[in-house]
Amino acid sequence: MKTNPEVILSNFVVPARPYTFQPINNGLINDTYLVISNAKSVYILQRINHNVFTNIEGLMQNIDAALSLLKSDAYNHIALVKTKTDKTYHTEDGYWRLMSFIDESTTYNTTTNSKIAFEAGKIVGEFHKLLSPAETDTYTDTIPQFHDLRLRKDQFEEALKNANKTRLATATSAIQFAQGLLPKLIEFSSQDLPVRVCHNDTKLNNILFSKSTEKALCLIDLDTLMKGYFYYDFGDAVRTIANTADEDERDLSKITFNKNLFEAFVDGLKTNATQLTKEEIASLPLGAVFMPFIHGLRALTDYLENDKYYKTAYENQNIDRCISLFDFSNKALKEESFMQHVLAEKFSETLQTL
Ligand code: GN1
Ligand code: MG
Repeated sequence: MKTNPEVILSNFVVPARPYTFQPINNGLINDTYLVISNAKSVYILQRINHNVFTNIEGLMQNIDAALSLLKSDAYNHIALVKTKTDKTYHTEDGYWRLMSFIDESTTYNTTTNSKIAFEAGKIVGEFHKLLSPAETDTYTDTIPQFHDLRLRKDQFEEALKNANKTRLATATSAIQFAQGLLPKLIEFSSQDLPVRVCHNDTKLNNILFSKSTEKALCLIDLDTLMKGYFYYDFGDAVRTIANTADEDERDLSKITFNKNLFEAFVDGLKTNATQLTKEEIASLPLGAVFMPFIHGLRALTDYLENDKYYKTAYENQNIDRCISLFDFSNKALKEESFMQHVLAEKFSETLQTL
């Protein structure tokens, strides 16, 4: 039986008035409702996927700590609404949290608009600037080794051993592509870089925009907020901004590395740049190859394991995601020197003062 969101909401400190609930089916992991009152969207009510996120207490502490830093004129604050017992989440048929919703805001799965790309860069920069004083050691790894390519490789190889023949056959070329690029990216990801508190899932639709001004307001979906490298957040944004096609686009001719959108994103990032080291800046081009690749590899592994992790809408969605993500990864790899040039140009002042 489905949980009644109204019953769940009654455990939080909210004004007593009628609310309606609109399920949002965008995410692949959590169950989410938009809570509406007087025709206005006021809250986001969310059941956290406990199979994926096992340490709910640590996860909510991360979010609470980060939200206390994520406040500035250039960053819209999101509030966690406490329960009537003064907790950040409610336990009943799973784990629920309630957050304020910024009215008249929207998200984009993809964009062709360079203003949106610029704004996305700005807000990712602001997010990192505001979080740079965070004490990284106090943050829990909500999914340990989330972007650890060695772990993802082991999981992929395990899945290869147990997969059924039909799925293995469908995935042949994707498997070959993965095996070809893995050594290079494993080596890339083995370097030592500064550890920062990162969002770790900065795809475009995790950025909230104002409907009227198209300004980026803040980042949402903070479950994977934990320690990481700057290139994770850079690469995940680039994979959804420089590529104007959907994550599971089947027509590969629609998958492009759009140079203008990339540059606009970097321009936005620069206006708000946190102090990146020379090594961090140097890691960004391959970071934009790495992130679509690791997501593609996870989708491939899940496909070989009969879709046990991601929600899928149709039979072959995971392999479609994988092929499309690998295709973008490959297209980004071809633009490695272009990315290096753009970054050297835009960050030349930073690079000189280091
Ligand atoms: C998952 O549920 P959603 O869309 O926020 C995944 C992300 C991927 C994304 C792919 C915890 O996030 O890493 O980028 O799907 N989150 C987790 O769209 O695995
Ligand atoms: Mg997410």
